[in-house]
Amino acid sequence: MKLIVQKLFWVAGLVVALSAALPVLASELRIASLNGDWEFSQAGQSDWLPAKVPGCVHTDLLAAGKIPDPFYRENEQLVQWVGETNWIYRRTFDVSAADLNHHRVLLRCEGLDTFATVTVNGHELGRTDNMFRTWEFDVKPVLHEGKNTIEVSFESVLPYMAKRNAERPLYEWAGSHEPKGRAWVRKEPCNFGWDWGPVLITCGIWKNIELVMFNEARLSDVAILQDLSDRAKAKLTVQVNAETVQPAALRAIIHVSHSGQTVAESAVELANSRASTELAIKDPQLWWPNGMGKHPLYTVRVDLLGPDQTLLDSQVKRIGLRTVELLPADDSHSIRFAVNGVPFFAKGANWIPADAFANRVTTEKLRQYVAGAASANMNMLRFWGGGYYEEDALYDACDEMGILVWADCKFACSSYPAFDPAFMANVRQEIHDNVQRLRHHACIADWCGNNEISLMTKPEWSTNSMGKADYDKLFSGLIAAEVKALAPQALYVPGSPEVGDVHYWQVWHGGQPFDSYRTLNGFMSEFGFQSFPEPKSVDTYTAPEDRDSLHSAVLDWHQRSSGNGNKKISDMMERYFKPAKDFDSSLWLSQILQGYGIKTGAEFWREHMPKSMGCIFWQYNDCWPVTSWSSVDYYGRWKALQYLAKRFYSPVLVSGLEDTTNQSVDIFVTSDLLKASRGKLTWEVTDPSGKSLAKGGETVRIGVQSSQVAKHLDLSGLATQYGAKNLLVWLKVKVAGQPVSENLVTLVYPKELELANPQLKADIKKVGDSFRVKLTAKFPALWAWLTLKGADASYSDNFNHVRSGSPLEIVVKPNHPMSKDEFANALQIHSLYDTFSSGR
Ligand code: BMA
Repeated sequence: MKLIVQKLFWVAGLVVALSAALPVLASELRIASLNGDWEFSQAGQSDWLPAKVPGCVHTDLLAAGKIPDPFYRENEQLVQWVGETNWIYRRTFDVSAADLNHHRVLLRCEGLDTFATVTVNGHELGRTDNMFRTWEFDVKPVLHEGKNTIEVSFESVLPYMAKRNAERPLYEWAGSHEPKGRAWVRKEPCNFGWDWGPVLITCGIWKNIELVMFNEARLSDVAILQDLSDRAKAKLTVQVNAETVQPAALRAIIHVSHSGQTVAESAVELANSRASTELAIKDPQLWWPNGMGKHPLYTVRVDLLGPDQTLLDSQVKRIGLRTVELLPADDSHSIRFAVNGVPFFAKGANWIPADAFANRVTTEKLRQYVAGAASANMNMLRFWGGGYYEEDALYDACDEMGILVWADCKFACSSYPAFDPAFMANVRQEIHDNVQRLRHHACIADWCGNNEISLMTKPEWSTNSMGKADYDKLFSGLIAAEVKALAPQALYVPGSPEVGDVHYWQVWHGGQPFDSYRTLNGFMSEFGFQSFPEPKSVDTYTAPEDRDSLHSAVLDWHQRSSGNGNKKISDMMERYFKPAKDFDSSLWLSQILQGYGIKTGAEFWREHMPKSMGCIFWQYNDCWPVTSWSSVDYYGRWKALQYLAKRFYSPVLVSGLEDTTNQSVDIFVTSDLLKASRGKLTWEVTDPSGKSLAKGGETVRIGVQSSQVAKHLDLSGLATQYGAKNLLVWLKVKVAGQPVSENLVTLVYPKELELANPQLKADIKKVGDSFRVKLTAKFPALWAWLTLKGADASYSDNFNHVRSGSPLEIVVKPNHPMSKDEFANALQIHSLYDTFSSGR
């Protein structure tokens, strides 16, 4: 293949005049990508198949038709041999005389998964043992003009894990079908299975691979520090390090722009290959999390110039100007984050890898997830510690949309061999590579050493593997020090839950009712309840005979939680809801149940701010089609929970805390807004047919970032007269005449409500590519939702209640263009009533 190279020289004179809009010119450093078409073979065999790089062996085998879709039914079992096998990848590439003229030619591998031997033209360049690191090899001595060959061979990690674990078993939380000893290998932990993920042990060149060619020097490090103590003028300190091939006079030009305008510039000579310079930005526009303000980003470009003003190298980073603090808990507050000095309630969910095969995750998909989080009023995602260090594109999207990231390092639910110096050195470099790559992102709230290792039982730590001293050595010592050295202004916490945050699992893993969420306060960084994906998603991995019951073998296979997860769901459905009438209704009902449960917790913690200052539910997404705690399924389809989250995370929330003993409801008005306002609270009690039994309203003061009981409703009289199960309490808050939050409270579980057939009707209007659907109900429709037969769509709202006389408008944007007739024919309207009754 012909190398794609560009070479443009910087005209010396241009540099001197630091003009307002510096054009971005290509530097002397040349990158020749080796991504694209490769071939691969099983080690020891001679048939080569086409491969794609970046990629992985499973997706290459799938494309070649050599393995069945591992996500379908129980096929995952049929492909276990892939992870047990050694694989070889190879390709040829052309190198020109000009390429070889460079002082230095490196082979740069941004990610090799995991035990790889890299050979060019028959010369072994090196061996790798960490999928999270970037590897560079000096390749110049072995290259020649013309055709060259690269080969990367991957050895299965399983024998190594087994061997090391036999010598010294590392205590871990793992499913019985999962291979033991994953903590010995620096590879995505959930690759070996998790309680929501398949065992698919990948290998391959999973990130970019390229030749990097340069002359005198290149930029090896650009670090940007901020001083925002003077709000009229932000100070940036830009530290530049160069890697030099030979001593040379080097200069760096730093250029900061915002919305296309230059806002600061500086030039500095490097001494001993390094320099530091300060720049001032007047009237800095601060970056704020979603809901608190805008998320302006500044572009910092660093150009490295050689002796004759040649542009040697360039790096561009986008930053946001903000401070982040984590304030300690006290008698009246849980721990809480503060951005730009303003503490706030963190609302969000936990992020896991978006695909079991990382190479399939597109930037577009990542952006959709982040947009989905922002539109559901979230301001924080926790990138959980059992996956991989996520792509730049995901951090970019979070920067742009104001989603703060709690960034776990990739250690989870295992003890790790901190007693092994080689392991520690490997980890040090991994943290270095990833913190250096990501540290400039405005969205990073904190770095966190690990997930849940501190919860693992201490006796087993010390007898089997990792003692507290080793734990501290790794998470409070090595990783903390590395983060501090690279990102001195960043927050670091050794683990979650460990800094006053709470993982509360008594409902799912402990079988407690949802009410038990209301027994505690804190910064809730994990709690969750599972649901099934919707029928369309279940169809993708099942055959018709698998859809007879929630407990079929295939549905059990796509359920990985310990203790029969599907039964936990159906037991909980029975506790709260009337039995579902058929399979599809059970799937949907499980989603309503999940949303109902998580809402119970989320609203309680918001109501009790500042005793609770965070609600990050488990979990946001999925890595394959599965029954899990996610609010958005593998295909990006929103479950009921995600729609409910949009409402229970709304900036102003009206909610009710019922007291079923005294038959009363405390109506809370909670606000995350930074400005106080006045609103009109209305409440109305109806019976299940919508008949009004009592109502009232009053003006309420909506405080700044606070919650208050706006009204205590004594319903004992109505309960005696009509029966508690016949009371629906409808709440609404309007600000400036517009409803900002609505809610429904009952004194009984939904199964006890005698709902009538709501007789939902839709009035459809086509507006551009979208349709406005106005839903009206004759009788109250609980959790009404729309679907489109045979089509996906985005819905502005779903799983919301429709009151008689109070239509609900939902904007539906189908994923492909539709005429009004097609839309009307495809539209399906459902509500809770349809899950248990066939009555129309
Ligand atoms: C928490 C997480 C995950 C797990 C989830 C559900 O412990 O950190 O490890 O998937 O609970 O059990």
